[in-house]
This record gives sequence, structure tokens and C-alpha cells, in this order.
Amino acid sequence: MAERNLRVAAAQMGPITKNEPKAAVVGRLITHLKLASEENVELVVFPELTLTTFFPRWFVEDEDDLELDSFYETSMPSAETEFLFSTAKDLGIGFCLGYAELTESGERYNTQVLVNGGGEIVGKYRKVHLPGHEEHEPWREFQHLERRYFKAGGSFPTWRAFESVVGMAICNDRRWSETYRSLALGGAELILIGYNTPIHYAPDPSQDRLASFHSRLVMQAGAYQNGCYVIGVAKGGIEEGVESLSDSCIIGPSGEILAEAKTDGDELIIADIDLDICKNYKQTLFDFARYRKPETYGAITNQTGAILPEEL
Ligand code: CDT
Repeated sequence: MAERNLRVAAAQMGPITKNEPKAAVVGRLITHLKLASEENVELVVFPELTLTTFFPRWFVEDEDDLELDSFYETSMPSAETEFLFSTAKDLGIGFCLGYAELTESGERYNTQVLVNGGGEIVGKYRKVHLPGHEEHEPWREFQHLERRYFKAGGSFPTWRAFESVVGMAICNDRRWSETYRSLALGGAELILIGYNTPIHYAPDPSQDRLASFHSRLVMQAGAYQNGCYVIGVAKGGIEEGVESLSDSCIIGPSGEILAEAKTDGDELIIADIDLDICKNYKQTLFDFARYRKPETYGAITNQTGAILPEEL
């Protein structure tokens, strides 16, 4: 059997200001692609909502507001991203790009696409777990209105690409073990996750100092428990006064970190991965077909909140 080695990169982004034109952002993405090409990278992963500032931090009352619409793409490639697609195709590099999607019927999603080395979109994922709140909450230092500006996606698909099986997840999805297990049940060996994680968590600021630890904890556990590689990619640094976690990293099926970002800005980190190592885990300790007990996991799909035993 031929070896399945892949050189992958996490293309971390530093802050994007509210007024930064998408064309300027695309220029930064292309700088990443060119660097990646010099290093013979085959797949580059960009963050969640890569093309703009993280706009859910502001309240906009009217959803038909044109300024709000300017953060969304109505097609992909869009006019502004066409050059990204053609450059990647010329370089023969695949990529994963997060963006805000506005459909023809007016639905809004937090979306990520997977593009192969030939410039074709081979997969589209819409974020399932939308964190934050729906209404303006003035007591917060900044808003987190993803639940106002996006509709939730409805599945965790996987695709055959890059001689592997690939799945995607977006930011808050990475904190939920169901995400990784759903993708791994679709055969995922490689899980691509873009994120924007404000370090300050208003409902419980005691978690602020743990932002980096929690981000690694969930992605490393997800990788190990499912025998997958995980590529976690941040848009980090201080953006419009709000500090977000950087800490992009590439994690192996052992749960170990193979490469990690050292800065809070635009930074490309690279790892050589051997996809066949996934089998070491998927065919032993986490041999799902042999060891899983789905008949005992009914609560996972039948209920959302906890149901406690009756009080005595
Ligand atoms: N973008 C995103 O999903 N961020 C969330 C912030 C959580 S608090 C509202 C995250 O889980 O990192």
C-alpha cells in the first residue's frame, strides 16, 4: 500500500479591523499560500470567518442592514475571493476557508469550505454549535451575537479528499465531544477547525485564564479519542479592542501537539502527517465497531439538558 503522507499548515491570522477591505485580507491569505508553496505544503487551513473582523461582537438591530450584509458572501468563490482560489489552484495547494454565508433564500450560516488542489470546492460545512446570545446584552463589554446572525447547520459530513477522509468543525464545535465522534463515525482522519475565541468570557470570567488550556484540552482529547489529526487555526490578537486566543496547533492521533503558533499574528505553522497512524488508534483502543455500546448512549441523542435522578 502506498504511504499516505501529507504536509499540512495552519494559517493563523492576526486581527482584522472593521474597515479592512476584503481584498486586503485576501492579500494576507495569499502571502500565507505563497509561503506554504515554498515549503511544499499540500493543504492550508484558515480560521473561522476569515475574511472580516469578528462582527458578532456588535449588535445590529435590523438584519436587513446593508452594513451587516457586507460581512457575508453570497457566493463562493465570491468576487473578492476569486483570486485566492485561482492562486491556490496555480500553486496546486488545497485549502479550508471559513466565511459568513448568505444564501439566495436569505439564510445566514457560519460556514467553512474545503477546496482541493485543483481549486474545486469538495466540501461545505455549516457550524452546528452556535454560542453566545440572540439579543443585545449591554452589560457585556462586547457582544457575542452568533445566535442572532447565524442559523445552525444540521450535520457533520465527511469527504474523501487529500487521500484521506476529512471533516470540518468551527470554533465552539471544538468544545463538544459529539462533534469529533460524529465526524469519526463518518471515518474522519483529519478534522479542520477554524476559531475566534475571545479570551474574556463574560458569563464566567474565572475561565479567562484557562482559555488556552481549554482550547488545547478539547482538541487534543478529540484527536486522541477518535484517532484523528486535528488542525486548530485561530484568528487571534487584539481585534477592535477585544483580545482573542491565538495558539493555533496541529495535533496528532496520539493527542500530542505536532506544531504550534508562537505569535499572536499572521503565522504559518507546518507539520508532516502520516495518515496511516490513525489506524494505530482506530483499530486498537478505539476500534468503534468492536467496543462502542450505542445501545447505552440513547441520552446523547434523545435529550439536550441533564435529567437528574428523582430527589429522595
Ligand atoms: N467563535 C466562537 O464560537 N467562539 C466561542 C466563544 C465562546 S463564548 C461566547 C468559543 O467557543 O471559542
